[in-house]
Amino acid sequence: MKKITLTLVLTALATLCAAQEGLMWNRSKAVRNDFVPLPQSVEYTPGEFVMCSGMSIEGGEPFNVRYLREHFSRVFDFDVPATRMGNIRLLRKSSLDEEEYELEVTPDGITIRSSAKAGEFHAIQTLLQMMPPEIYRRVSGPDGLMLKEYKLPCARICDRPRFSYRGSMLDVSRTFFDKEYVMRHIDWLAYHKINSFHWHLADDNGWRIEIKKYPLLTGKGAWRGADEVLPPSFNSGSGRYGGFYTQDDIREIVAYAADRNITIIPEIDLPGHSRSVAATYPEILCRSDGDFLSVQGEGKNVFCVGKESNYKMLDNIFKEIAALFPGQYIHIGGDEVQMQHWKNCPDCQALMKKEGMKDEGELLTYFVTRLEKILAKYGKKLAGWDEISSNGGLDKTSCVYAWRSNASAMKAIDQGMNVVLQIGAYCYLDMKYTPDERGHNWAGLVPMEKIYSFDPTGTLDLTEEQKKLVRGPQAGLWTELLIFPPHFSEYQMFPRLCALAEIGWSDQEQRDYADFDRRLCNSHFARMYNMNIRFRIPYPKVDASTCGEFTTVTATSPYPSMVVRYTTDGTDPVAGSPVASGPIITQSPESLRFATFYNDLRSISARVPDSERFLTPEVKVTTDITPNRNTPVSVLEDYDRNTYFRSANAPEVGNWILFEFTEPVECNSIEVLSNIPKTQFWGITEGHVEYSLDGVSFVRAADFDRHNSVLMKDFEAPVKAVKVVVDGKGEKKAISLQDLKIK
Ligand code: TNX
Repeated sequence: MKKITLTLVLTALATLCAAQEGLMWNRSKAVRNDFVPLPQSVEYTPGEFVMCSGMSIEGGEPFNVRYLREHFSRVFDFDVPATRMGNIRLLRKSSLDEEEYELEVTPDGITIRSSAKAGEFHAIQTLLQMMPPEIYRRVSGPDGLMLKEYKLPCARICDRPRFSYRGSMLDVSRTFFDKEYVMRHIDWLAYHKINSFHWHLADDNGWRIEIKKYPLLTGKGAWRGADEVLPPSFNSGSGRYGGFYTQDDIREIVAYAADRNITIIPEIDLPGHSRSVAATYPEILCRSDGDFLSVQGEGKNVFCVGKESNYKMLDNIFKEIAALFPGQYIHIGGDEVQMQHWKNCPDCQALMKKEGMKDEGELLTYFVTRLEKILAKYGKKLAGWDEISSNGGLDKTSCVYAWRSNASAMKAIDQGMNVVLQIGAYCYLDMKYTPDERGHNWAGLVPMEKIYSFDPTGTLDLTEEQKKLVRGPQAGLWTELLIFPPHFSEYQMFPRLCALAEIGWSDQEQRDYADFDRRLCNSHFARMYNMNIRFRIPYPKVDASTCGEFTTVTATSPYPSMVVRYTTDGTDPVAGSPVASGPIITQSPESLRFATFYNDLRSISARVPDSERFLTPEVKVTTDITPNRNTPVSVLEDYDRNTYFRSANAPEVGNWILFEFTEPVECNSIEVLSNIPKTQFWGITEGHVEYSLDGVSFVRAADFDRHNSVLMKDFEAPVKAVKVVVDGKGEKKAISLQDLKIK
């Protein structure tokens, strides 16, 4: 008998809600207090300034004026020229700090006061947030808003940052982002008053900055693939994957960032995380022959600290890097060094003996202090991950980037080192928002509330003197899981970066999550949408209650400005799917899917909790692959979705895993999933699935794609066996497989 699903809504109501979804911005409300980050003080005064043709800009830094005019051109149908006397006045007030500003709107015009270009730029950002969100759309003329006038409420805003350092880190090694993307990224940071861009330019999986003296660093070390010196990794596929920035690109990006008040801190991750260097210049490695893997499973990725030639090479490299970046700091990594290489190396051991060191940890300190001296020669200070301060002994001008824990931050602070806090549990934007979303989870989940709860000085127990050592917070986007799906970097960054921006800028007493969330909903989503950021949309909350054969399901939108759409056939909802504006009564709750929509942005799909039912026919699983410890292939027989098979080594072409059912299974579909459940590691990138009706002859069904799953349907008869076959070496380390999903 056919099962039924009824939707208890009036069609008219559904249409109404759909219409409201497009509601971008409520003009009467949005201008009031919807700033992100929140300024120190905002006081609204009576009246308004009518922005209209004839207004002009007086004073100001040339770039700031150009920037403001360009943004105005996106919303007004008239030009706003720069003149000697204008009603938008950009004035100097020397008593203010560099990033501080005052912004005053009166019926006569707008006055911005600052002591420097930075403060003036921030004031402009605040002003942009008082304008319609279309001011962020990169169009002008007839494609823009073409307003004839706009009424700005009178207000007086006094503002300055809580921390002098407000950072964001982007790993361009694991996933490569081109120059244009990096510039857009910098724009997004600037809109949020972030002033430091930590650019993770070199890691195991790719070297991304041109060094004239060592052309192979990018000639070879920037590329992964079956025929490259670096193997494919993180689903980059067997084709050529990678890229790099020329020195001209770097200069262009540095200047672009400087205009927007952003200092770039380049990072070359040393002495570990250096597979991309070693793949082209193997002479940097120790003379030991052990195959010791780093925590991320990389071998041969550590510089030998006992070879004098390595310091010469690094000196040459940093000479070029120092000339490209005007900022004070260069970041040298220092994290996760596999020290076994040094333990087994005669050169490293000889150095330890000569210097009277007690362990390899001191070799790391030795390496870092040598780099401090090299950088000092080129007028730069050193920055590094918190491991660099594990043994003390560093120059007090160096800066420690704490990432592992509050304790590792304290350890550096106790030595009198200054710190930037990018603590994993709060600041890692590569962590999942929720268990069902894509991402890492080794530092826990990082939902919005978690990052917003971070207080850089409050979460540590600090004296007043020690507080001064905290330069500020930083968000970190590691990119192992970002090669796909498209725009996932934006999903992971936003809106979490908005929270980090507020933590860095606004005082702790101003912290109020509900208010922050309201500001996002009322105005900031619309701003980000116009910035062309594909930010994360939370999925709807789905509740269900069952009575007899019928289940009543309600899906709630996370925000009033977003709508929930649904399907009844198990497919992901699309923009044209009906709106779920009332309870749905169904006999097939397992087939319902819900997603939140904001214009064309959508959330992941949500299901009715506990409604998925799979068949669990008795099955015997065999393979010719050696399993990893604790993950034998027999775990695929229990239909426990938390256990999975993982191989000990890279698979060989032709390797197979065979599922044989005791009795042929009558079913609608069988889904074969690679990867470890809920993380995206060890997927079969090159392989396919076959099925058999008689257990003897097999039919090739489909290939694994990057999502590492294959869905087979429409079987001619009950299925006797399923076989997974490896067609390529893929990423070479291991493969994993989950229990079959049979329906
Ligand atoms: C740890 S944070 C790392 C990175 C990874 C990250 C993944 C740090 C200094 N090292 O190499 O990308 O975890 O979350």
